[in-house]
Amino acid sequence: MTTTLDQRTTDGSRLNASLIDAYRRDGFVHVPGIISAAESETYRVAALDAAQRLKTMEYAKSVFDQCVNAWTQDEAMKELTLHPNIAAAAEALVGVKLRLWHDQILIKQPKTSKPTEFHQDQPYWPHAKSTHPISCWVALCDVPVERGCMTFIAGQQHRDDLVEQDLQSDRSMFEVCPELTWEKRVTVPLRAGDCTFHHGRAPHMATPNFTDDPRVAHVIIYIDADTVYDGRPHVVTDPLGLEAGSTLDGDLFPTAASVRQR
Ligand SMILES: O=C(O)CCC(=O)C(=O)O
Repeated sequence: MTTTLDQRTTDGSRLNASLIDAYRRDGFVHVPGIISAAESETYRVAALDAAQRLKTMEYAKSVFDQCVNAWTQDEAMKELTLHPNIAAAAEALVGVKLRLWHDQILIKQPKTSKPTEFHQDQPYWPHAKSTHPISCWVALCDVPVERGCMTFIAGQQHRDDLVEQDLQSDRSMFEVCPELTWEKRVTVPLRAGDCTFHHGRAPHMATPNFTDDPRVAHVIIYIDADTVYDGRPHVVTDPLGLEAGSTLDGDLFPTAASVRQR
């Protein structure tokens, strides 16, 4: 087995077993070379272009430019979001069947961006029955600490009692959960083409971008294949008119198995 997946594969068993153990223990893992350096450069250019053309979210503008479901609006971003390496690795890490929730281009502008403060992802999502949500955060440029890389608190992905936290407040998560103040933090600089995977309940933040270049990341989020909509508002589900209790299926939420077979 190999550590990197920098050739296209649909076979998650190529992921080193120690990476799978680390993900299940810590709630996050660094996977070098999930895509090749050449692919990351193509998608870096495509992501910057898409973020200029597509609608970006107003929320957290000073933290990052966020473009949700780019894959439904841009062919190049679709190729990356539906990359078989990512679907295969995500399912190998969690060990259950998954489907896509959404993607997002996240650009931290040079010099001006603030940290993305500590939070968990799952409290933002209108999901029931999703116990293995997993995000793949792909670096589309080199992301050293000073360009806005991710930092995690390990082994806290079991915490399902936390409420939505404010990405722009450095106290928000720690007020809800003061004991996390004393846990070790792991900061993970990435080379272009590397990724981290993190559990939707793993506490994490990203550092500010102090460099002269934009920090370009693309995040692909998978959830349990049998996740149901719980009725809360969300930018992805609002236009769909779903009843609470509906399963999230159909073309907008393809299964990881179907992505691997593309
Ligand atoms: O890239 C960032 O600034 C934060 C990303 C993040 O919080 C996430 O992918 O869940």
